[in-house]
Amino acid sequence: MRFIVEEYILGRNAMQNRRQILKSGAATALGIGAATIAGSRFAAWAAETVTLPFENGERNFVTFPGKRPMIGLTARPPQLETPFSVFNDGVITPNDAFFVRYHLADVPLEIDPETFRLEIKGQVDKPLSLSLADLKSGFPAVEVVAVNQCSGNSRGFVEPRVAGGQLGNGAMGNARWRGVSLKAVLEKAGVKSGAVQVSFGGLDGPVVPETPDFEKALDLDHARDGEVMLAYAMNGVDLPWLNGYPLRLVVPGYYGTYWVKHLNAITVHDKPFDGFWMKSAYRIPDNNCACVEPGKAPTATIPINRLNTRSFITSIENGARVKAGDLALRGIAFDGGSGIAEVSVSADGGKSWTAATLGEDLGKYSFREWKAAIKLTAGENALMVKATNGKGQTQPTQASWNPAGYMRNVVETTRVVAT
Ligand SMILES: Nc1nc2c(c(=O)[nH]1)N[C@H]1C(S)=C(S)[C@@H](COP(=O)(O)O)O[C@H]1N2
Ligand SMILES: [Mo]
Repeated sequence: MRFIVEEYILGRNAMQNRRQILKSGAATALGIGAATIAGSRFAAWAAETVTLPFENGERNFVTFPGKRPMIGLTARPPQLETPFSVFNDGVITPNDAFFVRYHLADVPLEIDPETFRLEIKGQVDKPLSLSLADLKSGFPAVEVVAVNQCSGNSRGFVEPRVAGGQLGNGAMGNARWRGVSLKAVLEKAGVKSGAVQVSFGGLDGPVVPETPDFEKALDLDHARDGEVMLAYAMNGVDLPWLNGYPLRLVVPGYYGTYWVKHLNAITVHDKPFDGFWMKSAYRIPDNNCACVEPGKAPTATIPINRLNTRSFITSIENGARVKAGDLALRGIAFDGGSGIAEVSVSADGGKSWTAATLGEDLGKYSFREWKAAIKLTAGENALMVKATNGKGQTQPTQASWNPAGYMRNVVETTRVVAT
């Protein structure tokens, strides 16, 4: 697919208040299996709105290439949240509903899959420059179902409020990723002894040179664990443009920040990589709860890493009005890779808990469906769900706090009124 956005105009958001259009014309790269969206027009900001349940939670539904109407946070760079009801449709998040997060406004608007190359360089015996065809034919294909969740998912709920994208619960998604293992590619290049880290860069860039380019790093052992993947497909088709076409890093169990999109450069280092996005951004307090007292600064920090345990009710929304009596509840749970061992629900604000039944196991990095039968009494019912992973790690009943609003995983309460 060759994709050209001719105009890429800012959308209406909290600061902007004019009509915007993202007009896209696309040309196919000389035919082969290419999707044509030539001449399509994309109204970036639709009339529909949604109000996320926190202060200043009003958002517009927006439409971007390859996406159904999504909850818009910013247009430049594109930041789109998945409407929460999507998570009730199934445990795999459809490509056209998968959230989008970019840091830098200069997102690639044209990529030719024929000339695209992935460079492997730095502390290697043999630097490589691989085409997509090289990757697909030169290495065995591997697959994993894994959750990609932004560190700041649910930040809008954090109290006291913190700076950063005020996200609801839609900056997460679960997909079947297909690609090649990073381990195999590094083996082919030959990692030199003394190497300690591997960094990853993509085709997007800053609009002003003072902004540090987006580059992330993993320890060498992690990079070579056989699970970290260079993915070219998502849910059986090429990666959507805005989710990193034509190649992205997939780091199962780790926060989305490491899942570098439009991946075109892999560098092996003989000292820890100290770029801005590792050294200064995406860091959490270095303690068990990754938390500090609200308002306090952490004394020591480490790079954010594994997802903590979370669960959500998806079948009923906060504020819903339902009939008193039996209610079938359903939702999802996930963690950073030991798998979900147990989910329980409460219909009385956490006083009593009932075990939920787990759905099909798509692997330890996937969303896990759960179902439970509860009884609602007339009046307000405070519904809660709590998951425990394979290591016994569960969710706190009191939200913990950190300055960046990362890793929220408190047991959430869904209030419904039964009559
Ligand atoms: N090239 C590039 N890759 C990136 C980012 C980015 O800004 N540029 N953001 C990261 C962050 S913070 C997240 S949460 C995920 C989001 O992935 P998605 O947009 O496919 O949902 O992409 C990651 N990969
Ligand atoms: Mo993120």
